[in-house]
Amino acid sequence: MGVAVGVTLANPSVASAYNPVDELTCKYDNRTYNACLLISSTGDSQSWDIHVGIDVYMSPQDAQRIAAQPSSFFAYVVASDGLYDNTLFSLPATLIAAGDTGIGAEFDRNVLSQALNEDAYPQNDEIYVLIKLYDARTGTYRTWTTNIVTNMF
Ligand SMILES: [Ca+2]
Ligand SMILES: [Ca+2]
Repeated sequence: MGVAVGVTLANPSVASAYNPVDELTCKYDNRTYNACLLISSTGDSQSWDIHVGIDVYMSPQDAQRIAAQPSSFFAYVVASDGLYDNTLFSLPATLIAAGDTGIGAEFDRNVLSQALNEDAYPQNDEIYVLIKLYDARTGTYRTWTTNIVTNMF
């Protein structure tokens, strides 16, 4: 069985400084991880669906042991401001799965536009997600960030 986060494996887009809403943007090193962020409009223009998928490559044994831990993955939506980035809110994990090539996780949350409006009008808002993986065997965290999505929320 492969890692269940299929969305992160589909032809990742090239990272750019300006990543729009309604497009999946992926950050990866072709070796240890692939982290993708999608902020999509819901149609009512008042709220947004935030979706994050990450694959972390490791042995199947390590992946199974970490997946068996009660809580291993955490994700936080962060406002990018250059010098000091603010954590806005957390995202619940909707899927954690071990596979042959590592461990995958997905996070999903629907939020109102105002939750993402981190710079006052008429400034654009820059949003990314910080993902943490806790390994209880060593008591250590690994962290990754997604690319930044820019929009006027
Ligand atoms: Ca900002
Ligand atoms: Ca704004």
